[in-house]
Amino acid sequence: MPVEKTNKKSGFAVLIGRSNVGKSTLLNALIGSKIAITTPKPQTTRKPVQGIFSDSRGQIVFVDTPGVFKDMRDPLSKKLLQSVKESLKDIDMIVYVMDPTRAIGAEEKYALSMVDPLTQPKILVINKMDLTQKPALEDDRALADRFDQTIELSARTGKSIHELIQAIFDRLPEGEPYYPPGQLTNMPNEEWLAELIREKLFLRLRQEIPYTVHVVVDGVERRENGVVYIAARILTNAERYKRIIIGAGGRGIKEIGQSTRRELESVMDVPIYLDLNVETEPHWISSL
Ligand SMILES: Nc1nc2c(ncn2[C@@H]2O[C@H](COP(=O)(O)OP(=O)(O)OP(=O)(O)O)[C@@H](O)[C@H]2O)c(=O)[nH]1
Ligand SMILES: [Mg+2]
Repeated sequence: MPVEKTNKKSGFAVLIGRSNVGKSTLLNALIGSKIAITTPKPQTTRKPVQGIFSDSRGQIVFVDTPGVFKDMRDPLSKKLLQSVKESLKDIDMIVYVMDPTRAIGAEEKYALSMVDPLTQPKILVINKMDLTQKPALEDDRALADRFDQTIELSARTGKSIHELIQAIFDRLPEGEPYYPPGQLTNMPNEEWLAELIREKLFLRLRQEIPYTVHVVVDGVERRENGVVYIAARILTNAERYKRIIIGAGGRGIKEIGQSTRRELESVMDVPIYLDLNVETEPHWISSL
């Protein structure tokens, strides 16, 4: 009997755009699971994260990237930009994400100049269509001729997400899947736990402080009583930030710990003990 040809597709699609346009929210909506953390603050994503979508059509490996950020003088922004550039290598498709609530400025132009020279198929996603105020919508739409297709969607409500998936499958090469079909991400569990803590931390901190913190998970252990014990450290540049994170009477760190634990318990369905400490470590950026 002749072997049946399946003609399944597979490949890498990178999500790129400036900070805060909703790339990570879109990744989570596409995969249907919280893989990347999302916050209203810029520079939330610090490392490219893969989210894996598999169905009868094949497999799309989405790569979420840090936002292209305009102020590139500080060491963190430099690192993040470098990792965006790295993510653009060896990919099959570009998904360029825009936020129609914000005007096109120097940052957007810079991000566009990174994707313009690339020869892979490119899809323009105009996100946040659920919002009523979209002052930049017409300017965003005017960029359509630089892309192979434009899709207007909402990562938050999920509207038109499936159109994006189909548009990608239409243009992906045929090939074998890169990951087993059940796998949703390439991120190790400990890294995901650290990310979740960083999300809760970002949500609590004032505008300028998030950029001075990093989270490390040192151990995860299932104890005999069924409790999962997690030891983690928040690293920050300076003593004054450490004090702000800990908060008056330890209230800050306690709330971060509680909100992380609540989310973990609802996802993992086991009791969690989170041992969370804050340390001053001026050189954490170099470990990214
Ligand atoms: N109303 C609305 N808000 C959205 C949508 N998508 C994302 N957001 C919000 O936009 C903010 C930024 O979302 P993220 O997904 O963290 O953005 P990002 O592009 O990954 O940001 P960086 O990682 O900093 O580059 C969050 O407050 C999201 O809730 C959407 O479709 N509609
Ligand atoms: Mg992000």
